[in-house]
Amino acid sequence: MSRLIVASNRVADLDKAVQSGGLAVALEDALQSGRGLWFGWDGATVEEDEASLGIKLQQNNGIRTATIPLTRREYEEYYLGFSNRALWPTFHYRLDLAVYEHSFLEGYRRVNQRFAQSLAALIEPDDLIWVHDYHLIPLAEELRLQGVKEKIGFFLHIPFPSPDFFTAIPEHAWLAKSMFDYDILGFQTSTDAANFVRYVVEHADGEALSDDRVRAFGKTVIARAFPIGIDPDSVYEMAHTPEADAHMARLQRRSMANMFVLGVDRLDYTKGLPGRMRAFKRLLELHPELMKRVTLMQIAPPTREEVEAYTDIRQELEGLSGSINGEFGDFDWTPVRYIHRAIPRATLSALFRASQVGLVTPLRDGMNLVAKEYVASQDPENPGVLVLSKFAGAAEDLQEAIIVNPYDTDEMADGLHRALTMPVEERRERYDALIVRVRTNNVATWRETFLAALKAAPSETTS
Ligand code: GDG
Repeated sequence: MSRLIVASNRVADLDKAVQSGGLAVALEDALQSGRGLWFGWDGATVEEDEASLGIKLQQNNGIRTATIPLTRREYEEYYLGFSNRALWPTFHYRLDLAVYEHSFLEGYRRVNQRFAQSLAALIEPDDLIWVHDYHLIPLAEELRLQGVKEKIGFFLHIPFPSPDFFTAIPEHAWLAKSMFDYDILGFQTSTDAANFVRYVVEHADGEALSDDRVRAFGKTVIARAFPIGIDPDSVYEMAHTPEADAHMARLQRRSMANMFVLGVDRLDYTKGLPGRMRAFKRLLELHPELMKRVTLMQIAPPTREEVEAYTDIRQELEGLSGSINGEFGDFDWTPVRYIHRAIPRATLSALFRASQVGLVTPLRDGMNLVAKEYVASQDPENPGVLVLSKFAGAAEDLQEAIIVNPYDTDEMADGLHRALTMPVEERRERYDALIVRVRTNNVATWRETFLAALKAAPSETTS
């Protein structure tokens, strides 16, 4: 049986993995059952001359990990620089925030090279290698240069933009060419896969073949959508424990408002948080009868605080929530509760269940797992309503949500009003349809279909 090797920028802290969710949970089963290995950065930064750049092998919760640190300079150029100041904004259609510096690109290349050198030494014949996300796009190319012949798949967790945006990256042709060293490229949605194919055809003199294959640069790769999901059973269970019941009761006792609109997002400019607050303000202006009856609860844990754009969004949000509370709040009611820190998973689950509306309005999002977690946490007899941006990858699947345009404040306010006043029959109908989709496209399906496709990929795709 072939082993699974997962490569991602960060290797999760596996002691906390089940608590924090995400990729760790998604891959845990596959890594444990397949004698796998998880390779990536350990999260530490060290001095250039430190000898501690060696690889660290560990075993945690039955999973073997191999990690390496980054130097401070690599962290700045590869991680903060090319990954998060160039690729992240570009792939999320924010060219206004993108910074392309030559040194960033060089750092990005060097780290991918160093990752490949460390990883190649650990690969055994017939291993399946699964590379994750935008930090490591050229990893396959570097691994091939190290002589790795095994199958390598790539999954992009964020959107793949339309060619107009992708071509804004100064070295876009190099980046695209490097993607042809994979055997299979996985995208979140069919739109992302189609954007990639369009780039290849229009800008790389390539050709779209049958069965999701694309040919360019003398190589063929499969480009296909594999929508990521969650584990709906464990999400439901976590929202229905005695602890969650106690959280809910406490929340309701302490609050004058009896309805909650919930937002949960890393504090990122892609998540549409200012627009969401403006829509909530518009809701209160248009429907004063909702005053003191509804509260917007926004959980927004900090992230990437060393990138300026993230400090700007933080200030904007603090200003907005403060001004809404100042204008509309009263001694016994705070319209917006804004929490700028991570909260424990169990509390989060209780909040998902306790809120009448899940408000998920990113300006762009690869998938958005919060949307799926919100649906999976609901009580089937009395479910809350999901209000979802049409620019979240999840909207391709979750059509029975109230779909809104996150750039249109009035439409969002109207969507919120519909959600808050929706009769229980309609809420149930929508929930029944949504939960089937969340169950069908779950995380196990995502993992298994990707790995099956990688195993089945014809080996000539690497030739
Ligand atoms: C990237 C793509 C794609 C959030 N706050 C807290 C907390 N969370 C959890 C959520 C959810 C996860 O973090 C966030 O996942 P998302 O999918 O919503 O967004 P990104 O972090 O941007 O993830 C995205 C994803 O990769 C997977 O492919 O869907 O499009 O951008 O699970 O619940 N968890 C806890 N406390 C918090 O305060 N415990």
